[in-house]
Parts: sequence; C-alpha cells; structure tokens
Amino acid sequence: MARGGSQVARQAEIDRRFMAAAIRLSRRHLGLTATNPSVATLIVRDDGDGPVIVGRGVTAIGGRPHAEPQALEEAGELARGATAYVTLEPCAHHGRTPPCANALASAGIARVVGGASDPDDRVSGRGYAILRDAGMEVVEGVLADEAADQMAGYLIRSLKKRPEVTLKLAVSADGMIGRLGEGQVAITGPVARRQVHLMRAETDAILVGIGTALADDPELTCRLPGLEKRSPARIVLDRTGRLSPHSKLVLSAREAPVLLAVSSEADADRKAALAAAGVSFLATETFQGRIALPELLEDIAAQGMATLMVEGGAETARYFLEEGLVDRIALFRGAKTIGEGGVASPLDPDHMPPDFRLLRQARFGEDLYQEFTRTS
Ligand code: AOF
Ligand code: ZN
Repeated sequence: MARGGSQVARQAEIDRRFMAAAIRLSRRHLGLTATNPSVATLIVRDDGDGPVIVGRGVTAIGGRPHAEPQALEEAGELARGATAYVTLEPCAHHGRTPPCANALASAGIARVVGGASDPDDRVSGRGYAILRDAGMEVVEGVLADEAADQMAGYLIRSLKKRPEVTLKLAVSADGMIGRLGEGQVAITGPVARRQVHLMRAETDAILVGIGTALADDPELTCRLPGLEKRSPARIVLDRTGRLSPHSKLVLSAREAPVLLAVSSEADADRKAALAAAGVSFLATETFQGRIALPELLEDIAAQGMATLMVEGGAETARYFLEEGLVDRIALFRGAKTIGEGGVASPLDPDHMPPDFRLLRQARFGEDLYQEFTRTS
C-alpha cells in the first residue's frame, strides 16, 4: 500500500516535470499562431531506464498543423505505449486535419496527461472523451493554471470576445513614467529594455495613445537580433487622425502593420494620406469624447488578435484600468529617479489594485520586474 502510494506520487512528480517542459516549449510560437493557441506536445516513453522524450511538437506558425501530429510524427513507432503530454485538451473536431484525439489513439499512445481545458465548443470535454473511449488513461488538469496562463490570450478571446490586455509600465524609483515634454526618457536599463522587446515579439498587438505617439515618436517594433520579423501590429488610439505621416510608426507601416483607431471625426484627406503610406483603420465609436474601448477590443479580437500590450501613456493606461479592461500588469521598476517635471505613474508600484495578485518576479539588470494577473 505504502509502495503503491509512493509510486503514484512519483508518477505525479514526473507528470508535473514533463508538463512544465511542454509549457516551456509552447512559448516558442506565442504571437505566431493566429487565432489558435500555441500548444505543445511531448511524447515520453519509459523502457525501464527512466522517461525519455521521443517526440516534440508545437502548434505551427499560422496555427496549423496542431502540436500533436508533429510530435507523433517525430516519435514514429516509439509512440506506441508512450505517454503524451499536451498543454491543451486535444481537439475533437475535423478541421483541415483529423482530430488530434483520434491521432493520439491511432498512434497507440497509452496515456495522455493534459494541462488546460479547451473552451472551444467543438472540443470542450469531447477531446478527453475520445481518448478514454479508445481505452487510454487520461490525467486532466496537470499544471492547469500554468498552462492556461501561457495561452491566456486564446482563452480570453474565446470567452470574452476580446484580446487579453497586458498593461506594461516602467516606473522610476520616484514613481514616474517619464518627464513632461521630453519624449522618451530611459527609466529602465538595457536588460529590461530587451525583455520588453521579447514581450513585443510574443504579443499580437501593441497599443499606445496618440499623446504618446506624438510626444515620443516610438517605433514599437521588436528589435532583438534575429527576431525583427516578429514585430507585432501597432495600434494607436487616434480619434481624430493626428498621427504624422512622417512618424516612425507610419514610416515602418509596411514592415509591421499600423492600425489607427479613429472615429468619424477623423479628416478624410489625412486618412487618405496615411492609408497611402500603408496605415489601416479601425473605425470605432466614441463614448464621452473617447474611443469606446469595449467596441475597439471586440474589433481587434475579430481581426484574429488575441493578445494586446498597452505601452502608454499614463492617460491611456488609466482609461484601460477605469474600464476594467486590464488582465495583466507587467511592471518594470527602474533604479533611476526622474525628479522635477516627472509624469506620475497611473499606478502606485507598491499598491496594485486589490483584484491583482503577484504571479512572478525577476531582476533584469538593475531593475525589478513584477507581473500581476487579475484574480476575478
Ligand atoms: C490541438 N492542438 O496544437 C492546437 C489546438 O481551426 P483549427 O481546425 O486549427 O482548430 C482550432 C481549434 O483547435 C482551437 O480553437 C483550439 O480548440 C484547438 N487548438 N488543438 O489539439 C493544437 N492549437
Ligand atoms: Zn488538434
């Protein structure tokens, strides 16, 4: 009995270890799988000398093929009798390819360990049912929260019809996010800045207010060596269409999309000039003189974007917070002070809103990084 219990505990530990590895692998295609989540599968077998990975797959760029068939292909005959670790319940529907649940069964997989459950009506519960009906042992919900966190954009888009919103803030040691009228001011060091570029690579879209676009002339691209092609779409809240055709955003519109959220007040000639430079528009309604965020976010999700990072400025950040539309706060706390003429952070870094909890923290160079997620 005691031995049985310790074996179960040992297996549970092995399952958590391989699920954690699968979750890390799933990060590879974040921001690259369109409306599909970036899912990973590991095929693991144990022929007596301990568990060995014999197949790996991540949802392909563009969203297909899914993770499972790729991992099964790599494993080949070694899949027979093996365990499959999947970060999301395997699909049960006939899309362009047969259901992944059936593919796992035909390959002779003996055990499936799943992470997050899939809210997709075509899949929810059915994927696991197919596996069980085929005689496989199924363990659901291993590291479910961690798996779901990695595909939060997909889950929020499915359930709320809007993208997951991450508010990114860089706050100086004296609680400022910049200096009035000075454009971009360095608050964090080079390591933290590279981390922000990595976050840009993993997100579908970045959003700033027109005030920040005019004052800072930011490019908002990913400029990490080798990841330049992974720049997200750039969205500006620009109700009246004030963005300059000579701004860095517009000048790079053919390399990574630029979308302006405008109302009917935007001047037609200005819009035409911007359109000629490659800019697209999200025609949005206004509410009390501002772009209506819920409608805008619905449009963004309808265009297939599941993750949105709000990068500035203070007014835009406050607007998203007031509307209850922030799911995650990515807070960089710089070691430098700004002093006179500083623009105060919309959030006190020591007092996050009560419905947010600290998920992880790290140090990047001299700067502290803290990530909070909404609990309700
Ligand atoms: C899996 N493995 O790697 C992914 C899954 O349009 P389709 O046919 O690609 O289906 C999209 C749905 O497939 C998506 O809503 C989600 O339920 C699932 N994603 N499933 O078995 C994968 N990416
Ligand atoms: Zn599938």
